[in-house]
Formats: sequence, C-alpha cells, structure tokens
Amino acid sequence: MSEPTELVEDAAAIQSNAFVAVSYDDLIPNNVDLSSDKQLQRALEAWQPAYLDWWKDMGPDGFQNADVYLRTAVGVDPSGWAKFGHVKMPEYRWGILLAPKEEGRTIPCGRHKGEPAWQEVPGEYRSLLRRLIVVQGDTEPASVEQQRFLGATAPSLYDMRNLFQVNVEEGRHLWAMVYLLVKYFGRDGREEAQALLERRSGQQDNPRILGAFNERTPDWLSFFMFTYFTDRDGKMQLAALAQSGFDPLSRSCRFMLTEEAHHLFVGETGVGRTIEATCLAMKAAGITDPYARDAIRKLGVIDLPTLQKKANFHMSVTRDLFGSEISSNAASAFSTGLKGRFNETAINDDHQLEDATYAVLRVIDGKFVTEDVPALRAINSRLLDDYITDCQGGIDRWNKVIEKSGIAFQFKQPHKAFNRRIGEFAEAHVSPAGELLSADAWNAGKSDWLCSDDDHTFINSLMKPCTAPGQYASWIAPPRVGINNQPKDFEYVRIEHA
Ligand code: BYC
Repeated sequence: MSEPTELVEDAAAIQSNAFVAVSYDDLIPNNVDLSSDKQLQRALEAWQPAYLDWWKDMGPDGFQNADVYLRTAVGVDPSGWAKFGHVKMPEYRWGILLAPKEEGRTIPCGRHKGEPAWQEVPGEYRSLLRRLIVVQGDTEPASVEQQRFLGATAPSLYDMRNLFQVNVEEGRHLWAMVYLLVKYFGRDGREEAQALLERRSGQQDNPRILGAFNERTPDWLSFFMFTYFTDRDGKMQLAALAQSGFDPLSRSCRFMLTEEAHHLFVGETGVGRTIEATCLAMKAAGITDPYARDAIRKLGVIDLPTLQKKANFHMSVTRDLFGSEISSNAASAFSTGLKGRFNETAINDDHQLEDATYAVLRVIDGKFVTEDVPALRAINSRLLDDYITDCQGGIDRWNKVIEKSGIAFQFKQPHKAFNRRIGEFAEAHVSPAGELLSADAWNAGKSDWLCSDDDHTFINSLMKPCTAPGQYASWIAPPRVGINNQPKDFEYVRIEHA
C-alpha cells in the first residue's frame, strides 16, 4: 500500500505551489533567512547543543551510530520536498521550514475575521498564543521519549527505519515550535524552549503536559496504534493551528502536516500488516473463529480481539487530548483568531459563531443527553467529532482485510465516553457499546475491553528483534512496497555492531 492519497492531498491542498529554497549551508537549515537575524540565529545556535544532548539522552536508545535510510526535507514544494539517504541520526539536519507565505492572507475566524493575518504576536493574546505553541511543542519530544526503547525489538529493518523517521521528524517539529518561541516571545520564549527539553514523558516530578504523552509505548503494537490514533490528533490539531491568524504559526503547521502524513501511513499500515499476518496464519491453520485465542496465539500472531482492546486504549486516551468538550479556553482560542476549526475555510458559516450552537453529548443525572451548547464553547467537541470521523477510514480498510479472509470480526470505535479521563465523561463508567455502568460493573468488564497484564505479557513475548534485511517477525506481514521504492531486501538500517 502506498501512502494514503487522502493524507497527501490534505497536506498538498494547504500548500501553495511556490518553491522556497532551503539554505543548508547554515548550521541550522532553514527557509526563514535566519542569517539575516543574528540575534535569533545566536539564540537558536545556543539551543541546538542542548537539543542534541536531549536527543542523545532521550532519543532512540542504542542506535545513535547506526546508518538509517532517512528522508530529509530539502524544500517545501509539495511535489518534491525530500531527499533520501543513509544518515546517523544525531547528524540529521533538523531545520526550520515554513510553508510559503500566502500574500494577502487574512484571519479566517473569530472577531478579527477578514483582518490581515498577524505577522507579529498580537500583544493582547500573547500568553494564550504562547500556551498553544508550548503545548504543541511539548508533544513532539514526548513521543520520541515514549518510543525510545522500541529499536531493540523492531520486527524488521523496514519498521525500524520508519520508527526512526518518525522520531527525527518529531524532533523537527519541536524545532518548528522552538523557532516560534525564540523568535517571537523574547526571554520567556527562550525559557519555554529550555523547559521543552527538561520535561520528561512519564516522569513524576516534571511530566509532559498532556496525559497521553505520559503513557508508555511498551511494544510495537502500541507504536502502530499511537501513530494511527495519536498522530491523527496531531493532524487535527495542526490543521486547526494552520488556520491561525498568527501567520508564522499557520505556515509552520502547514509544513508539519506534510511530514505528518507519513506518520499516519506508518500507523495504518503497521496495524493493517499485523491484521494481515493474523488472518493469513488463521487461514493456514484452518481456524475461522476469531475468539479461539489460545490456538491463534500459538501461531505467533496477535488475535483480533486483543488488537481491538489495544485500539480501545489508544482511541480513548487520544480522545482526551482534545481537552474538555465544553471549554472556555477553546472559545478564546477561536474567537481571538489564534486557532481555527478543522477545514475552517471550507466550512459554510460566518466563522464567528457568536449566535451558533453545537450539539454536545453529555452525562446528566446518570443519563446521556444531547444538548445544544454555544458553538464557541463547543470547539473542542466539534474537533473531537471530526477526529472520530477521520479515524474511520483506516478502520474500514482494516475490516476489508478481515472480511476478505472470511473471518467474522470487525473493528469498531468504542463509544465516545468509553474510558475517558478528561471532559464530559471523566467521571462516568461507560462500556465500549455505550452503556453507563456502575464502578463494579466497569471493573468486572474492564479486561474484556482493555488489555490485561496477561495480554501484555503475550504481546511482549512476540517482541523479538528481526534484523536480517528482508525478514519480518511472525506477527506482522511485509509491506507491499519499500520506502522510496527500495527492493524487499534493502538494508534500511545499517546497525553498527560495537
Ligand atoms: N491531559 O479547557 P480544557 C501531536 C488541560 S498531538 C492533561 O479542558 P483546552 C503529536 C489544559 O491544558 C497535538 N491536561 O482544554 C501527536 C488546561 O490546562 P491549563 C498536540 C489536559 O485548553 C503524536 C486544562 O486542562 N497539539 O501533535 O481547551 C506525536 C483545561 O483545559 C488535557 C495540541 O494539542 C489532557 N489530555 O484544550 C507527536 C494543540 N486536556 O492551560 C505529536 C495545542 C486538557 O489550564 N493545544 N488539559 O493549565 C490546544 O489546543 C489545547 O491546549 C488542548 C486543550 C486542545 C490540548
């Protein structure tokens, strides 16, 4: 399967065709004419060694000397923006890349709608804007930290390379946010940039800001689920920030979306190939019952109900990343024009929403109720609904693979209120089917809906490295096409045997 065109088009559609050359002669590659702003250049060059120290401490464990077949952005033209080659990760050229400026761009939403987009920080919204950039920036290094031990158990060199590609690009996304903080927010921006290298995923004293980024990514199935479901929150949030009236943020996010498409591809195909391996093994063994768990597991593949449980976890913690369904913060971000909705400019309304309402599902007196809420306060709820719709495409494609194998099983998204910690449903106990339960009933059902310790022990038992070129672990099928059309036995990672 090649990269989903849906995603590539999303990214391409929000870019203009103008090609902006990237300077690779500078210490920090960029297309923002960094060398003309000496103070900014010095500040970023001072941050760079701290970034590299963070990368060496918290980036992929044990593979810093390996030669990895990586894509590096060399321009921002959607039709040819990257080059491929073997690179040691600490030598990756992390740079600052903004999508081309759209002349005459105006603020697309909120009370300043139609005014020229801001090229400088609007003073009255400074702290809200900084907070949005910091939260976005914080997720990027967090995901690298979460995934840092996965190289050791990669199911193939192809997958290992994809992991490292995702990791270096999350590093570049951190650079994108740090550029904005350091260029536009003076001393407090520099302090925030430093703090982004100091928080640590899962650390008690100084954790990452958002919940899902403090969860563990203990195995490759988690990695694929994360890149399908949680990177998709990245897609939605970046698309909303790409609508920002603050033009440098909009341009940064537009280019980040181009890279994000590959991360979603890694997730969708990773889960898809896992399903394919399971279906093939079941067929070869003559097993048609997807719930014949022990017999299926003996084949060295992951049974479909366990995959569903894993997906349930990642969907629910990722839904929390949208914040409270009803949120005054989100109303402010929209009405100030700092953050739009998904596909804001394509929506047919007044883009100000002063009088509009939006239907929000809530739990009131122990029952689900749909309430019309002022649309401004329901911005997070709407983005979450758009996200849930956006998740379905890949799930349908997974289900086709199962259907073609003649196995009676379908992946389903759990009810919106299932296993939530943030927002309307944080206090409720709700099954994947959407029944409101007592705490006891929830506890009794939990191991049917989320992976148990036993499930994790089984998944872990499969996580054995497979590092011969062209070979794949039993639980995952090979990809249809190599990266950049490389042959099946291509050595995507040349591991240094120290
Ligand atoms: N965990 O009104 P509320 C990505 C906090 S992923 C912990 O409910 P708001 C990527 C919230 O910060 C995309 N805390 O929500 C993917 C606030 O705290 P403060 C990342 C949470 O503010 C994979 C308080 O609760 N980008 O790029 O409307 C790999 C009340 O807030 C959580 C963005 O998210 C949580 N889940 O919305 C790599 C975009 N949820 O400020 C990368 C930027 C809420 O009172 N961020 N809180 O201390 C935003 O737009 C908003 O900050 C949020 C929250 C949507 C996250």
